[in-house]
Amino acid sequence: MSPFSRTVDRGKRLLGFDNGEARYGYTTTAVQGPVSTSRAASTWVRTTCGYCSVGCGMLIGVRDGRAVAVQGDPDHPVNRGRLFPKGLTEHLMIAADGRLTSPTIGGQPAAWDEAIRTMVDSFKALIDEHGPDSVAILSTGQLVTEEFYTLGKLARLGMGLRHYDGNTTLCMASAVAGYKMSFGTDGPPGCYEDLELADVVVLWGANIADNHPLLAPRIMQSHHGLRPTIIAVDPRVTKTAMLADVHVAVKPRGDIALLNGIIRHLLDEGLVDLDEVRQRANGIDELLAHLDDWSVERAAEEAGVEADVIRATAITIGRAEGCVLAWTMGVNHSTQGTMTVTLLNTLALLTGNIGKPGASPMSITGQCNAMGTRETGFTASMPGYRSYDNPVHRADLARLWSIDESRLPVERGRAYPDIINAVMSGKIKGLWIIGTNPVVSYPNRETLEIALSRLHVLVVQDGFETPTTAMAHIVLPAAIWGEKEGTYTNSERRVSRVRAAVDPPGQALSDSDIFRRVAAEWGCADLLADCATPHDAYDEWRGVSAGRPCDYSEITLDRIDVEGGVQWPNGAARLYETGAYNYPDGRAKVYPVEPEAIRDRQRAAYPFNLNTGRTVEHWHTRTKTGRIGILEGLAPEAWVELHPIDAEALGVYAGDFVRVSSQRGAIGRIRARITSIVRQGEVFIPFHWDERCANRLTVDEFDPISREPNDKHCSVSIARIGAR
Ligand SMILES: Nc1nc2c(c(=O)[nH]1)N[C@H]1C(S)=C(S)[C@@H](COP(=O)(O)OP(=O)(O)OC[C@H]3O[C@@H](n4cnc5c(=O)[nH]c(N)nc54)[C@H](O)[C@@H]3O)O[C@H]1N2
Ligand SMILES: Nc1nc2c(c(=O)[nH]1)N[C@H]1C(S)=C(S)[C@@H](COP(=O)(O)OP(=O)(O)OC[C@H]3O[C@@H](n4cnc5c(=O)[nH]c(N)nc54)[C@H](O)[C@@H]3O)O[C@H]1N2
Ligand SMILES: [Mo]
Repeated sequence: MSPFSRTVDRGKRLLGFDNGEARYGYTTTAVQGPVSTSRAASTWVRTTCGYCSVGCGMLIGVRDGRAVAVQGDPDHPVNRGRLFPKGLTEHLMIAADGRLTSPTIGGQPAAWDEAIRTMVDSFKALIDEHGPDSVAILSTGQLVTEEFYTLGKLARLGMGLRHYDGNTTLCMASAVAGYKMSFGTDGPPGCYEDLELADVVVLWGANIADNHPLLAPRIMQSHHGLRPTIIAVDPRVTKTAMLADVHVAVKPRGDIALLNGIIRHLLDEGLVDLDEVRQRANGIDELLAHLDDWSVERAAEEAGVEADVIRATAITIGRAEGCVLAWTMGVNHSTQGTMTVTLLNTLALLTGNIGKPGASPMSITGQCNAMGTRETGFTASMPGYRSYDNPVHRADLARLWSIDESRLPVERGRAYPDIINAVMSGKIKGLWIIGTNPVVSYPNRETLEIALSRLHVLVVQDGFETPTTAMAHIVLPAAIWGEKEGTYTNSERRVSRVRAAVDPPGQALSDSDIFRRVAAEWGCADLLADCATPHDAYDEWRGVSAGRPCDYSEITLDRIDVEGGVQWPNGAARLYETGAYNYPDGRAKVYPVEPEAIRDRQRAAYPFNLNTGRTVEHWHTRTKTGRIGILEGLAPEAWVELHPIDAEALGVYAGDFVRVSSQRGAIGRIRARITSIVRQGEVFIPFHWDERCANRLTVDEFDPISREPNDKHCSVSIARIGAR
């Protein structure tokens, strides 16, 4: 059993007896650490929430050096004082059980110097023997921007590694790739105010009620008194679908057919100004030719949506003065994620819904600072959205850093799944994992675990004990939210400050301190000389971003303090307001897209499509929320949603336990929820639980362009194993 499961099990208490049998479970106080029972704070520290990318401003209440309370920041432009269940209990997370307090080597506590020396010596030995491609880094969307900037320099220039990616490839990579293809660079064009100003908001594969809860009030309370028409496109009747005016219950992966049908109908109804669009975008003729093969009826058949609903949706979008097309993982998590994103962008371009108030294609980001790593990092592009293969960008960056241009990498390294494949085949032998828990979050867990077990050196840097730290040779304890300084950038490109309220536990250090120690031991401390503090790193980054699409140069920390959060570039609410895009000719690009069948599709042996996702009470792999009694009490165990007709055929009653199997693995025992939230033939499992891990079932297939996994579609079978 991993140390992680032990920690959680310790939280179980004897709750009572049923027919003489002891009943164990969680009580609301069981799994939290030693927190103060009083919430009376003596000081309040202003910061930004560390869960999702909505980026809510909040205040941490501190007393006697401990975080005792939180409050929504009434002055913050994003949430205006509101918070939701995870945010409201975030202070409990800091002092929860299971924090890492000392570095370890081979499971034994070690001094920092020794841990860092062992790590650096081991990586250098691999590089000496097998070359720099034998070591890789997987990072996260949950550090502060200053740390991403520092880590990028350290990884690519200091350590000379080519393969550096992060969990953001499991998340926003399709949006990034789709934006680049449509507009020439990454960057979400709109802002939250557009949700209030729009006539129509389409939430496409985005369950904001559970996952970005504080966007819901932004949509429901429109500036002009009328709330927009809300359309939810999702195979499930999510809470978001329930609050929407229209729920379009698309078939899994029916989105491309649906979008083709909507665009076809807009063209047929004369709702697209083709002359105008031709001036702004390339590829229109290819798109029109492709749509000759698409009728609304064909779209209806392939999307599993009635033709009338497609027509009505098209007309609603086409006649809106402003429409926001917002999407999340129902779109990105697919082998066709990138191309689906381009089609959403195309729909926005064709209907003029970009670059003006109340209108935008809008990827809602996932993690608190996934944006920061996109802008400053060295993963999909060089810092400041600079391309590896653009000579001007290269020269510019080399000059800014006073380095020889030859030190800059010439291409992007392996993406996350390609790093894992190379670990599997033995090409990558050393891996440094920072702030992510792949054992629970990566698709096809068994293969992943085999890959990680083949590593010669696995270093894991985290704030908590996790199933991934349990596999590591060297564990580095990190300070987390509430314990360090920096900035996060949210889904609407708004930069907000993150502040330390309390000290990290034991010997834990901030990630930036750890990066500087690694740099010193590696012999490249000079690279980070001007990033000695988070503030210094931020100032250097501001200079490096100057003149780029993600320009932070005028977003000083003082300005953030005054305005409560400032959007890049330099305070602009929206991108593309002039109609000029980031391709050299200033035009955007549209693409014809043809849907492909789901590869691991339903068949006799595996008759159900498995959809996986989230619930409001938990955060990802529950390293944080699984230790907070209030949240555990609300959602104590995993479940599988099963349609009543399927349940009847299987003889499964509400609350029964079932076994769920795919070609790759099984969850031996999981509770069934019989509900028509899912369509017949489809099941849904939240992926938060290590113990009932949905990723034992999921398929390790990836989008060919973005390399994002296909987390929402694979086939499974269900068998009843016992009554509740
Ligand atoms: N409470 C909570 N909030 C979170 C997180 C969390 O773990 N917990 N994580 C954060 C992160 S990193 C992210 S990325 C976001 C994710 O936020 P969301 O994308 O909203 O989350 P998911 O539940 O993964 O998936 C969204 C929806 O996609 C639907 N879907 C599945 N297949 C399809 C399809 O083929 N087409 C369409 N149109 N829809 C489909 C699912 O039914 C699901 O309702 O949430 C962020 N916020
Ligand atoms: N089946 C299925 N799988 C999925 C998804 C799905 O919808 N379905 N969603 C995918 C998506 S969108 C995402 S984003 C991923 C998320 O997957 P993960 O990144 O694996 O999830 P987290 O639990 O957020 O892991 C983050 C880790 O970082 C640690 N941490 C937090 N703050 C800090 C810090 O400041 N420093 C350091 N060093 N560590 C820190 C936490 O303790 C935690 O262990 O999961 C993906 N996996
Ligand atoms: Mo995510």
